Formats: sequence, C-alpha cells, structure tokens
Amino acid sequence: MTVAEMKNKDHLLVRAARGEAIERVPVWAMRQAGRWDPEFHKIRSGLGFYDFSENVELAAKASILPVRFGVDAVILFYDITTLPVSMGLPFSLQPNIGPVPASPVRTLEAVLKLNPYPQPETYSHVTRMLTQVQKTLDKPMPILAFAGAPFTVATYCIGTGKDINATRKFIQEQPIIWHELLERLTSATIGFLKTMIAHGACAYQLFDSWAGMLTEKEYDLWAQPFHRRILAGATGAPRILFVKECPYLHKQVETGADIISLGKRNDLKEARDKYPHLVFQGNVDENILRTGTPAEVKIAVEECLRKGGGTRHILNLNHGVDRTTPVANFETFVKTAHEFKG
Ligand code: 1CP
Repeated sequence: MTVAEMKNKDHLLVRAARGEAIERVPVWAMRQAGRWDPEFHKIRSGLGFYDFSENVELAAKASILPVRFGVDAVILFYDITTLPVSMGLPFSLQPNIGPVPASPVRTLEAVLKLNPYPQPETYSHVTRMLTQVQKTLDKPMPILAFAGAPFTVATYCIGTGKDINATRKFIQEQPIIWHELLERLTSATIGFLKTMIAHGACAYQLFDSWAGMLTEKEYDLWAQPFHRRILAGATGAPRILFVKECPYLHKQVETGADIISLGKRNDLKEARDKYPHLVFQGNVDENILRTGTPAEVKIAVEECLRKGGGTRHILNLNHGVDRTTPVANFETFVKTAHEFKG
C-alpha cells in the first residue's frame, strides 16, 4: 500500500464508500467549486477558464473554497475537456455555451492525431494541483479526481455537446471516426485516472452527463461498455458513476462502479432495497438549492438522509450546483448533513 492509500483509507467518505458503519453520512456537491460562490469570483482574476484551471496556485485555491462550508471532499478544479486538451485538441470556453474545440473533430486524420496515451506531463497542472491542495489543507481530506466518460467528452470533441440529435447525426454519417474517438478517449481516460490515483486521489467520479438522453439501444452501444472498461481499468480507489438523470439504473449497476450517483428520477430507498450491496450518492434536487429557501433545503436533505438509511450513502445533488444558487442554501445543504440525527 502506498502512503497516499494508507492516508486515504480512513476518510469518512472512503469508509462510506466501502459500506462500513459511519458516524454520519458524508456530503459534497458536484460543481461545488465554481461560479455560484462569490469567493470564487474574487480569485478568478478575469482569466479565461483554461488559463485559470492551468494555474496551479489559483485552481488549488478554487478547489479548496467549499471546505469552509464543511464539505467532506474536495473535487479538483479542472474540466472534463482537460483530458482531450492533453491529447492534442485545444478548447476554449464560450460564454453561455460551454467548452468548444478550436477545430471540431470531423475527419479520420483529425481523430488519428489525438494521442490515446497522453503522458502525465501533458496534464501535470492537474497532478500538481492535487499535491498543492494536499499541502494547503490544514486537515486531511479526501481529494476527488474525475473524468468525463467517452460519450460525453466525444460530444464536446465533435462540437455538438448536449445537442443529442446533432450527435446522432454525426455518428450516423461518420461511424468510423466516432468509434475511433471513443476508443482513444477510453484509453486516455484509463491512463489519466490511474495517474490521479497514484498521486493520491482518494476516489474518482466518471461523468457521462449527456448519456441519460440516449435510447437504451444507443446506451448499450456508446455508454455502458465504456463505463465498464474504464471502471475495470482504473482501480485502487472507490469509483463513482454519474449519468445525469439516467433511465437505466439496471445498466449502471452492472458496470463495476462502487457508487452510483442517483438522479431525482430515482427513489433512493427503492434503489437501496433493490441493490443492497451498492453505495448510492445523491440525490437532493439541485432546483431546491437554486430556487428554494434554506428551510426547504433542510427538509429535502433530511428526507434524503432518511431514505438513505445512514450507511452506504454519500449525500449529493442530482446534478451540479447551479451558478444562481444562493450561498445560504449551499450552507444549509452541508450543515443539515452534519446535524442530522436520524
Ligand atoms: O468559467 C467558468 O467557471 C465556467 C464553468 C465551469 C466550471 C466551474 C466549466 C466549464 N468547467 C468547470 C469546472 C468543472 N467541470 C468541474 C470542477 C469543479 C466542481 O465540480 O466543483 C467539474 C467536475 C466539471 C465537469 C463537467 N464539465 C461536466 C460534468 C458535470 C456536469 O455538470 O454534468 C460537464 C458536462 C462539463 C462541461 C462544461 N464545462 C464548463 C461548462 C460550462 C460545461 C457545461 C456546458 C453545457 O452545459 O453544455
């Protein structure tokens, strides 16, 4: 066991991920580091997204900001498109759109230029950020790495993003390019996650944000087999699978993930009863944090914790914290998890 593994095994989140009895349910939130937090704007210093996330000092600071609320994990501040950048595809962040490639992958030549085995030096800002976060924290905390799953990342590489019909059209017209892209992203993702674990990431989350919009047949072709391969290829730390509002929980549980992140469409208690060996993450509705009052947030969190039953549960949202979420609601989300008495 490495020193990092020895340190990591005692964290509340890791013990919850192993299904052990825990003193309380750990809490963190997808997109906890970001634009909803006024402190984040203060450190952003007008830098573009990629310049900011490649600045190790600043990105480490952004990752740590949510710790002041009492979250039980730090998620590192980079993006699911950070990996294709290291494979040779530069991106920029377009306001109100999201990450857009400088030159969308449209030809076999373009896909063959993407390195399926990017060397860790090409994303050393991320591993250095991890080390910087470890050094800066004044108490040991689990640090989470993540990657996008090939389907979702491929949609950004071809420039279609969450426009599912545009993605379908591309796949129909360019099946060879599409499959080569998925293959290259799969091997790069396995290498990347292994590197992050070796550097001390204590768990990772695989985000297939847009695969929940697929039909079951499409999901079987473009999503689930790749989840399996990545989760089997990068082991040694708890593995969380997230597919936004996924209609196919029965397919998610067959991937080898240790933890499945549930959507608001899932009933946490039903999922627990049906799959008692698994750990579930979620599933407070992020809309309540965005539009509700702190009192409403408290009620929603308490209901979620009751349904979770106190073990094999990591409290989170159904999706990321929205940029318009009031700070008081995020504060209540975390505080309620700390104070809940069953
Ligand atoms: O300028 C900014 O700050 C832009 C917003 C932003 C942030 C805060 C982007 C651009 N990326 C990030 C960081 C990020 N991205 C993190 C780390 C911070 C944290 O979680 O606290 C993570 C985990 C991601 C993951 C990510 N990026 C996903 C998967 C999660 C999800 O929300 O479903 C996706 C789909 C992206 C793409 C992306 N990157 C950025 C934006 C605005 C988007 C979404 C675009 C869209 O909705 O189509």
